[in-house]
Amino acid sequence: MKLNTKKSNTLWRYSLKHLAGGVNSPVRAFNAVGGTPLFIKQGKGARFSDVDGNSYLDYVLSWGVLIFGHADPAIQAALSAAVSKGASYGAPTEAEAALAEMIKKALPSIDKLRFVSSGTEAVMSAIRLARGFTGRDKIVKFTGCYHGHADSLLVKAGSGAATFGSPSSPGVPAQFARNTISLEYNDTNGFLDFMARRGKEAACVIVEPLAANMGLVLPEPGFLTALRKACTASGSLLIFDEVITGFRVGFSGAQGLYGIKPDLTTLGKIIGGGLPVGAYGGREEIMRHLSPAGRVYQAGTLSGNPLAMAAGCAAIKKLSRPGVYKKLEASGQAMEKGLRLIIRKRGLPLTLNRVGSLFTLFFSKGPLKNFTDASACDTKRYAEYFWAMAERGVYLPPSQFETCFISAAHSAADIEDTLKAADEALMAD
Ligand code: KE4
Repeated sequence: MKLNTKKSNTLWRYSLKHLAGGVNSPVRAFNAVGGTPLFIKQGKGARFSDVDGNSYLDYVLSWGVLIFGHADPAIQAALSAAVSKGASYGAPTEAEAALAEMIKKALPSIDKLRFVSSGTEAVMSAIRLARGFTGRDKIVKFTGCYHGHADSLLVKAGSGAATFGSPSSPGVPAQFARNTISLEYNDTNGFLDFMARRGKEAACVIVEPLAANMGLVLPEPGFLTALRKACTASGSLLIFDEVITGFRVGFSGAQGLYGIKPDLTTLGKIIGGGLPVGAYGGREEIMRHLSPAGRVYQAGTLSGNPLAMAAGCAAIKKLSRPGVYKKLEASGQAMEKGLRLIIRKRGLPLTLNRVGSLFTLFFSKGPLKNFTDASACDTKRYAEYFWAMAERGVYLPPSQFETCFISAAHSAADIEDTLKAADEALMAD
Protein backbone atom coordinates (compact mmCIF):
# COMPACT_ATOMS: atom_id res chain seq x y z
CA MET A 1 0.00 0.00 0.00
CA LYS A 2 1.26 3.42 -0.94
CA LEU A 3 2.57 5.54 1.93
CA ASN A 4 0.68 8.73 2.84
CA THR A 5 3.45 11.34 2.53
CA LYS A 6 1.29 14.47 2.27
CA LYS A 7 2.97 16.41 5.09
CA SER A 8 6.46 15.27 4.02
CA ASN A 9 5.71 16.58 0.52
CA THR A 10 4.64 19.96 1.95
CA LEU A 11 7.73 20.17 4.18
CA TRP A 12 9.95 19.15 1.27
CA ARG A 13 8.68 22.11 -0.80
CA TYR A 14 9.22 24.36 2.25
CA SER A 15 12.77 23.05 2.83
CA LEU A 16 13.69 23.48 -0.83
CA LYS A 17 12.90 27.19 -0.44
CA HIS A 18 15.35 27.73 2.40
CA LEU A 19 17.99 24.96 2.47
CA ALA A 20 20.54 24.27 -0.26
CA GLY A 21 19.17 21.19 -2.02
CA GLY A 22 16.49 21.03 0.68
CA VAL A 23 18.77 19.16 3.10
CA ASN A 24 21.77 19.57 5.38
CA SER A 25 23.49 16.44 4.06
CA PRO A 26 23.11 15.19 0.47
CA VAL A 27 22.15 11.56 1.11
CA ARG A 28 19.01 12.72 2.95
CA ALA A 29 17.57 14.11 -0.33
CA PHE A 30 16.72 10.56 -1.46
CA ASN A 31 18.28 11.15 -4.91
CA ALA A 32 19.48 7.54 -4.99
CA VAL A 33 16.02 6.08 -4.37
CA GLY A 34 13.77 8.80 -5.84
CA GLY A 35 10.59 10.17 -4.31
CA THR A 36 10.17 12.66 -1.50
CA PRO A 37 12.38 12.44 1.57
CA LEU A 38 10.41 11.35 4.64
CA PHE A 39 10.43 14.05 7.33
CA ILE A 40 10.87 12.47 10.74
CA LYS A 41 8.94 13.77 13.74
CA GLN A 42 10.15 11.63 16.66
CA GLY A 43 11.76 8.35 17.65
CA LYS A 44 11.76 5.86 20.52
CA GLY A 45 13.89 2.74 20.73
CA ALA A 46 14.15 0.87 17.41
CA ARG A 47 11.40 2.95 15.81
CA PHE A 48 10.76 6.45 14.59
CA SER A 49 7.76 8.03 12.90
CA ASP A 50 7.38 10.58 10.15
CA VAL A 51 5.24 13.74 10.06
CA ASP A 52 2.39 11.80 8.38
CA GLY A 53 2.28 9.39 11.31
CA ASN A 54 3.92 6.47 9.48
CA SER A 55 5.99 4.37 11.91
CA TYR A 56 9.18 2.56 10.87
CA LEU A 57 11.73 0.15 12.26
CA ASP A 58 14.83 2.26 11.74
CA TYR A 59 17.99 0.65 10.28
CA VAL A 60 19.76 3.96 9.59
CA LEU A 61 19.82 5.08 13.26
CA SER A 62 21.31 8.47 12.33
CA TRP A 63 23.93 6.67 10.16
CA GLY A 64 25.08 4.41 12.97
CA VAL A 65 25.08 6.90 15.85
CA LEU A 66 22.18 5.41 17.84
CA ILE A 67 23.48 2.04 19.00
CA PHE A 68 20.83 2.06 21.76
CA GLY A 69 18.09 3.35 19.48
CA HIS A 70 16.16 6.60 19.69
CA ALA A 71 15.68 8.57 22.95
CA ASP A 72 17.57 6.08 25.11
CA PRO A 73 16.53 6.82 28.74
CA ALA A 74 20.08 6.76 30.17
CA ILE A 75 21.42 9.08 27.47
CA GLN A 76 18.40 11.37 27.74
CA ALA A 77 18.85 11.60 31.52
CA ALA A 78 22.54 12.47 31.14
CA LEU A 79 21.68 15.13 28.56
CA SER A 80 18.93 16.70 30.70
CA ALA A 81 21.27 16.90 33.69
CA ALA A 82 23.99 18.51 31.57
CA VAL A 83 21.79 21.01 29.74
CA SER A 84 20.29 22.23 33.02
CA LYS A 85 23.76 23.60 33.87
CA GLY A 86 24.34 25.28 30.52
CA ALA A 87 25.12 24.23 26.95
CA SER A 88 28.67 25.36 26.27
CA TYR A 89 31.51 27.10 28.11
CA GLY A 90 34.42 27.20 25.67
CA ALA A 91 36.55 26.18 28.64
CA PRO A 92 37.84 22.83 29.98
CA THR A 93 35.34 20.61 31.79
CA GLU A 94 35.83 17.34 33.67
CA ALA A 95 33.57 15.42 31.29
CA GLU A 96 35.98 15.88 28.34
CA ALA A 97 38.86 14.14 30.11
CA ALA A 98 36.49 11.53 31.56
CA LEU A 99 35.18 10.55 28.12
CA ALA A 100 38.72 10.56 26.71
CA GLU A 101 39.81 8.19 29.50
CA MET A 102 36.89 5.84 28.76
CA ILE A 103 37.79 5.78 25.06
CA LYS A 104 41.47 5.14 25.83
CA LYS A 105 40.53 2.15 28.03
CA ALA A 106 38.64 0.67 25.07
CA LEU A 107 41.29 1.53 22.45
CA PRO A 108 44.80 0.99 23.91
CA SER A 109 46.38 2.33 20.68
CA ILE A 110 45.33 5.79 21.88
CA ASP A 111 47.60 7.51 24.42
CA LYS A 112 46.07 10.97 23.90
CA LEU A 113 43.09 12.22 21.91
CA ARG A 114 41.39 15.44 20.85
CA PHE A 115 37.61 15.97 20.51
CA VAL A 116 36.16 17.88 17.59
CA SER A 117 32.59 18.30 16.27
CA SER A 118 32.31 15.85 13.39
CA GLY A 119 33.94 12.84 11.77
CA THR A 120 35.08 15.06 8.90
CA GLU A 121 36.83 17.38 11.32
CA ALA A 122 38.48 14.42 13.05
CA VAL A 123 39.82 13.01 9.77
CA MET A 124 40.87 16.41 8.39
CA SER A 125 42.81 17.09 11.61
CA ALA A 126 44.38 13.63 11.73
CA ILE A 127 45.63 14.05 8.15
CA ARG A 128 47.16 17.45 9.01
CA LEU A 129 48.78 15.93 12.11
CA ALA A 130 50.20 13.03 10.06
CA ARG A 131 51.63 15.52 7.53
CA GLY A 132 53.03 17.69 10.32
CA PHE A 133 54.54 14.71 12.14
CA THR A 134 56.17 13.12 9.06
CA GLY A 135 56.92 16.29 7.07
CA ARG A 136 55.42 14.55 4.03
CA ASP A 137 52.54 15.77 1.83
CA LYS A 138 51.17 12.68 0.08
CA ILE A 139 48.35 10.59 1.53
CA VAL A 140 46.99 7.20 0.47
CA LYS A 141 43.31 6.28 0.65
CA PHE A 142 41.13 3.57 -0.92
CA THR A 143 38.43 4.06 -3.54
CA GLY A 144 34.98 3.53 -2.08
CA CYS A 145 36.07 4.45 1.44
CA TYR A 146 34.50 7.70 2.65
CA HIS A 147 36.22 9.80 5.28
CA GLY A 148 34.09 12.96 5.33
CA HIS A 149 34.24 15.94 3.01
CA ALA A 150 37.68 17.49 3.66
CA ASP A 151 39.36 18.58 0.39
CA SER A 152 42.20 16.04 0.57
CA LEU A 153 39.69 13.22 0.71
CA LEU A 154 37.24 14.24 -2.01
CA VAL A 155 39.55 12.63 -4.52
CA LYS A 156 38.95 9.77 -6.92
CA ALA A 157 41.58 7.39 -8.20
CA GLY A 158 43.79 8.74 -10.96
CA SER A 159 43.64 7.01 -14.34
CA GLY A 160 46.30 4.51 -13.19
CA ALA A 161 46.94 3.54 -9.56
CA ALA A 162 50.41 5.07 -9.84
CA THR A 163 49.10 8.46 -10.89
CA PHE A 164 47.81 10.79 -8.22
CA GLY A 165 44.14 11.51 -7.68
CA SER A 166 41.83 13.96 -9.33
CA PRO A 167 39.12 15.94 -7.53
CA SER A 168 35.80 14.12 -7.05
CA SER A 169 34.10 17.46 -6.36
CA PRO A 170 34.25 20.90 -7.93
CA GLY A 171 36.00 23.30 -5.59
CA VAL A 172 38.84 20.93 -4.71
CA PRO A 173 42.02 22.39 -6.23
CA ALA A 174 43.80 19.96 -8.57
CA GLN A 175 47.02 20.50 -6.67
CA PHE A 176 45.31 19.26 -3.48
CA ALA A 177 44.11 16.13 -5.27
CA ARG A 178 47.57 15.45 -6.65
CA ASN A 179 48.72 14.79 -3.08
CA THR A 180 46.15 12.03 -2.66
CA ILE A 181 46.58 8.55 -4.09
CA SER A 182 43.43 6.42 -4.16
CA LEU A 183 44.07 2.68 -4.50
CA GLU A 184 41.73 -0.31 -4.78
CA TYR A 185 40.40 -1.59 -1.44
CA ASN A 186 41.51 -5.20 -0.82
CA ASP A 187 44.12 -5.01 -3.59
CA THR A 188 46.97 -6.03 -1.30
CA ASN A 189 49.50 -6.57 -4.09
CA GLY A 190 48.69 -3.26 -5.75
CA PHE A 191 49.07 -1.52 -2.40
CA LEU A 192 52.37 -3.23 -1.56
CA ASP A 193 53.70 -2.44 -5.04
CA PHE A 194 52.83 1.25 -4.61
CA MET A 195 54.31 1.45 -1.12
CA ALA A 196 57.52 -0.30 -2.22
CA ARG A 197 57.96 2.36 -4.92
CA ARG A 198 56.58 5.49 -3.24
CA GLY A 199 55.76 4.68 0.37
CA LYS A 200 58.42 7.04 1.67
CA GLU A 201 56.46 9.95 0.16
CA ALA A 202 53.29 9.05 2.10
CA ALA A 203 52.50 10.87 5.34
CA CYS A 204 49.76 8.35 6.02
CA VAL A 205 47.57 5.58 4.73
CA ILE A 206 43.94 6.07 5.79
CA VAL A 207 41.45 3.24 5.60
CA GLU A 208 38.04 2.20 6.84
CA PRO A 209 39.25 -1.08 8.43
CA LEU A 210 35.79 -2.43 7.65
CA ALA A 211 34.47 -0.49 4.66
CA ALA A 212 30.90 0.72 5.22
CA ASN A 213 30.50 3.48 2.64
CA MET A 214 30.20 1.38 -0.50
CA GLY A 215 27.78 -0.86 1.31
CA LEU A 216 29.56 -3.19 3.76
CA VAL A 217 32.73 -4.64 2.22
CA LEU A 218 34.95 -6.75 4.45
CA PRO A 219 38.76 -6.61 4.46
CA GLU A 220 40.27 -9.67 2.75
CA PRO A 221 42.56 -11.83 4.92
CA GLY A 222 45.98 -10.19 5.07
CA PHE A 223 44.90 -6.80 3.68
CA LEU A 224 45.01 -4.84 6.95
CA THR A 225 48.18 -6.65 8.07
CA ALA A 226 49.84 -5.58 4.80
CA LEU A 227 48.85 -1.96 5.46
CA ARG A 228 50.31 -2.15 8.96
CA LYS A 229 53.62 -3.69 7.85
CA ALA A 230 54.12 -1.40 4.85
CA CYS A 231 53.38 1.73 6.90
CA THR A 232 55.89 0.65 9.53
CA ALA A 233 58.50 -0.04 6.83
CA SER A 234 57.98 3.29 5.06
CA GLY A 235 57.53 5.53 8.12
CA SER A 236 53.98 6.40 7.05
CA LEU A 237 51.26 6.58 9.70
CA LEU A 238 48.42 4.06 9.51
CA ILE A 239 45.13 5.84 10.23
CA PHE A 240 42.07 3.70 11.01
CA ASP A 241 38.94 5.69 10.28
CA GLU A 242 36.63 4.14 12.88
CA VAL A 243 33.93 6.82 12.72
CA ILE A 244 31.47 3.99 11.92
CA THR A 245 33.21 0.92 13.39
CA GLY A 246 34.36 2.53 16.65
CA PHE A 247 32.28 0.98 19.49
CA ARG A 248 30.04 -0.52 16.77
CA VAL A 249 31.73 -3.84 15.89
CA GLY A 250 32.90 -4.34 19.47
CA PHE A 251 34.03 -2.33 22.48
CA SER A 252 37.51 -2.14 20.97
CA GLY A 253 36.28 -1.38 17.47
CA ALA A 254 37.69 -2.83 14.26
CA GLN A 255 41.26 -2.54 15.58
CA GLY A 256 40.28 -4.94 18.35
CA LEU A 257 38.27 -7.19 16.04
CA TYR A 258 41.10 -7.54 13.50
CA GLY A 259 44.01 -7.23 15.97
CA ILE A 260 45.78 -4.40 14.13
CA LYS A 261 47.22 -1.40 16.01
CA PRO A 262 46.93 1.82 13.96
CA ASP A 263 49.09 4.88 14.62
CA LEU A 264 46.05 7.19 14.66
CA THR A 265 42.33 6.48 15.00
CA THR A 266 39.44 8.73 14.05
CA LEU A 267 36.08 8.39 15.79
CA GLY A 268 32.61 9.95 15.72
CA LYS A 269 28.93 8.99 15.79
CA ILE A 270 28.46 6.59 18.77
CA ILE A 271 30.91 8.46 21.06
CA GLY A 272 28.62 11.51 21.05
CA GLY A 273 25.43 9.62 21.93
CA GLY A 274 23.54 11.53 19.21
CA LEU A 275 25.20 14.94 19.67
CA PRO A 276 27.73 16.44 17.21
CA VAL A 277 31.14 14.90 17.92
CA GLY A 278 34.36 13.59 16.43
CA ALA A 279 37.69 12.58 17.95
CA TYR A 280 41.17 11.62 16.82
CA GLY A 281 43.95 10.11 18.84
CA GLY A 282 47.01 7.94 18.89
CA ARG A 283 50.52 7.52 20.21
CA GLU A 284 51.83 10.20 22.57
CA GLU A 285 54.87 10.85 20.34
CA ILE A 286 52.49 11.86 17.52
CA MET A 287 49.84 13.68 19.57
CA ARG A 288 52.43 15.88 21.28
CA HIS A 289 52.89 17.65 17.92
CA LEU A 290 49.37 19.06 18.22
CA SER A 291 48.90 22.67 19.36
CA PRO A 292 49.25 24.00 22.02
CA ALA A 293 51.88 21.38 23.02
CA GLY A 294 53.20 21.25 19.47
CA ARG A 295 53.01 23.28 16.26
CA VAL A 296 50.31 21.49 14.27
CA TYR A 297 47.33 23.80 14.64
CA GLN A 298 43.75 22.67 15.18
CA ALA A 299 40.98 24.32 17.22
CA GLY A 300 37.19 24.42 17.65
CA THR A 301 34.63 26.54 19.46
CA LEU A 302 32.42 23.60 20.38
CA SER A 303 35.09 20.92 20.65
CA GLY A 304 34.40 18.81 23.76
CA ASN A 305 30.93 20.35 24.06
CA PRO A 306 29.52 19.48 27.53
CA LEU A 307 26.26 18.08 26.10
CA ALA A 308 28.07 15.81 23.62
CA MET A 309 30.46 14.71 26.35
CA ALA A 310 27.60 13.89 28.73
CA ALA A 311 25.71 11.91 26.08
CA GLY A 312 28.92 10.20 24.97
CA CYS A 313 29.87 9.19 28.52
CA ALA A 314 26.39 7.72 29.04
CA ALA A 315 26.58 5.77 25.77
CA ILE A 316 30.06 4.35 26.37
CA LYS A 317 29.21 3.52 30.00
CA LYS A 318 26.17 1.58 28.80
CA LEU A 319 28.25 -0.16 26.10
CA SER A 320 30.78 -1.31 28.70
CA ARG A 321 28.11 -3.41 30.40
CA PRO A 322 28.35 -7.17 29.71
CA GLY A 323 26.03 -8.62 27.10
CA VAL A 324 25.42 -5.60 24.85
CA TYR A 325 27.58 -6.83 21.96
CA LYS A 326 26.34 -10.38 22.48
CA LYS A 327 22.78 -9.14 21.89
CA LEU A 328 23.85 -7.10 18.85
CA GLU A 329 25.61 -10.18 17.39
CA ALA A 330 22.55 -12.37 18.02
CA SER A 331 20.32 -9.83 16.23
CA GLY A 332 22.81 -9.64 13.34
CA GLN A 333 22.93 -13.43 13.07
CA ALA A 334 19.13 -13.70 13.04
CA MET A 335 18.91 -11.02 10.34
CA GLU A 336 21.61 -12.73 8.24
CA LYS A 337 20.05 -16.18 8.61
CA GLY A 338 16.63 -14.90 7.60
CA LEU A 339 17.84 -12.90 4.61
CA ARG A 340 20.01 -15.77 3.35
CA LEU A 341 16.96 -18.04 3.58
CA ILE A 342 14.93 -15.62 1.41
CA ILE A 343 17.78 -15.29 -1.12
CA ARG A 344 18.09 -19.09 -1.34
CA LYS A 345 14.34 -19.79 -1.40
CA ARG A 346 13.76 -17.36 -4.25
CA GLY A 347 17.09 -17.90 -6.01
CA LEU A 348 17.74 -14.15 -5.97
CA PRO A 349 20.98 -12.62 -7.41
CA LEU A 350 21.68 -10.83 -4.13
CA THR A 351 24.68 -10.81 -1.77
CA LEU A 352 24.58 -10.26 1.96
CA ASN A 353 27.63 -8.94 3.84
CA ARG A 354 27.47 -8.71 7.62
CA VAL A 355 29.75 -8.01 10.59
CA GLY A 356 28.04 -7.85 13.97
CA SER A 357 25.14 -5.37 13.80
CA LEU A 358 26.25 -3.95 10.42
CA PHE A 359 24.89 -5.45 7.20
CA THR A 360 24.21 -4.68 3.55
CA LEU A 361 21.98 -6.53 1.10
CA PHE A 362 23.62 -5.90 -2.29
CA PHE A 363 21.60 -6.17 -5.48
CA SER A 364 24.40 -8.04 -7.18
CA LYS A 365 25.41 -11.69 -7.45
CA GLY A 366 28.70 -10.85 -5.76
CA PRO A 367 31.15 -11.48 -4.23
CA LEU A 368 31.82 -7.83 -3.45
CA LYS A 369 35.37 -6.98 -2.51
CA ASN A 370 35.84 -3.40 -3.67
CA PHE A 371 34.15 -0.33 -5.14
CA THR A 372 34.32 -1.71 -8.69
CA ASP A 373 32.24 -4.69 -7.55
CA ALA A 374 29.84 -2.48 -5.57
CA SER A 375 29.39 -0.13 -8.54
CA ALA A 376 27.94 -3.02 -10.56
CA CYS A 377 24.93 -3.30 -8.24
CA ASP A 378 21.41 -2.87 -9.64
CA THR A 379 20.67 0.45 -7.90
CA LYS A 380 17.26 0.73 -9.62
CA ARG A 381 16.21 -2.56 -8.04
CA TYR A 382 17.57 -1.35 -4.68
CA ALA A 383 15.42 1.81 -4.96
CA GLU A 384 12.31 -0.33 -5.54
CA TYR A 385 13.26 -2.48 -2.53
CA PHE A 386 13.78 0.65 -0.39
CA TRP A 387 10.24 1.88 -1.05
CA ALA A 388 8.68 -1.58 -0.78
CA MET A 389 10.23 -1.86 2.68
CA ALA A 390 9.23 1.68 3.68
CA GLU A 391 5.63 0.87 2.73
CA ARG A 392 5.91 -2.12 5.11
CA GLY A 393 7.23 0.02 7.98
CA VAL A 394 10.96 -0.60 7.57
CA TYR A 395 13.30 2.37 6.99
CA LEU A 396 16.53 1.41 5.19
CA PRO A 397 19.43 3.62 4.08
CA PRO A 398 18.25 5.59 0.99
CA SER A 399 21.24 4.34 -1.03
CA GLN A 400 22.69 0.96 -1.97
CA PHE A 401 26.11 2.28 -0.99
CA GLU A 402 25.31 2.70 2.69
CA THR A 403 25.11 0.15 5.49
CA CYS A 404 22.24 -0.97 7.71
CA PHE A 405 22.66 -0.73 11.46
CA ILE A 406 20.85 -2.76 14.13
CA SER A 407 20.48 -1.23 17.61
CA ALA A 408 20.34 -2.87 21.01
CA ALA A 409 16.72 -1.67 21.10
CA HIS A 410 15.73 -3.91 18.15
CA SER A 411 13.92 -6.96 19.57
CA ALA A 412 13.82 -10.47 18.13
CA ALA A 413 10.24 -9.71 17.09
CA ASP A 414 11.43 -6.57 15.26
CA ILE A 415 13.94 -8.67 13.31
CA GLU A 416 11.19 -11.18 12.49
CA ASP A 417 8.89 -8.38 11.30
CA THR A 418 11.71 -6.99 9.14
CA LEU A 419 12.33 -10.40 7.55
CA LYS A 420 8.61 -10.81 6.83
CA ALA A 421 8.59 -7.42 5.12
CA ALA A 422 11.73 -8.31 3.14
CA ASP A 423 10.21 -11.63 2.04
CA GLU A 424 7.17 -9.78 0.66
CA ALA A 425 9.20 -6.90 -0.78
CA LEU A 426 11.55 -9.29 -2.62
CA MET A 427 8.70 -11.50 -3.84
CA ALA A 428 8.21 -9.05 -6.69
CA ASP A 429 11.65 -10.12 -8.03
P1 KE4 B 1 30.73 13.27 9.59
O1 KE4 B 1 31.52 14.50 9.18
O2 KE4 B 1 29.54 13.04 8.68
O3 KE4 B 1 30.34 13.29 11.08
O4 KE4 B 1 31.68 11.99 9.45
C1 KE4 B 1 32.32 11.78 8.22
C2 KE4 B 1 32.68 10.30 8.11
C3 KE4 B 1 34.00 9.93 8.32
N1 KE4 B 1 34.38 8.63 8.24
C4 KE4 B 1 33.48 7.66 7.97
C5 KE4 B 1 33.93 6.23 7.89
C6 KE4 B 1 32.12 7.99 7.75
O5 KE4 B 1 31.23 7.01 7.46
C7 KE4 B 1 31.71 9.33 7.83
C8 KE4 B 1 30.27 9.76 7.60
N2 KE4 B 1 29.34 8.72 7.32
C9 KE4 B 1 28.19 9.10 6.51
C10 KE4 B 1 27.36 7.86 6.25
N3 KE4 B 1 28.02 6.89 5.51
C11 KE4 B 1 27.40 10.19 7.15
C12 KE4 B 1 26.04 10.42 6.55
C13 KE4 B 1 25.99 11.71 5.76
O6 KE4 B 1 26.98 12.05 5.07
O7 KE4 B 1 24.93 12.39 5.85
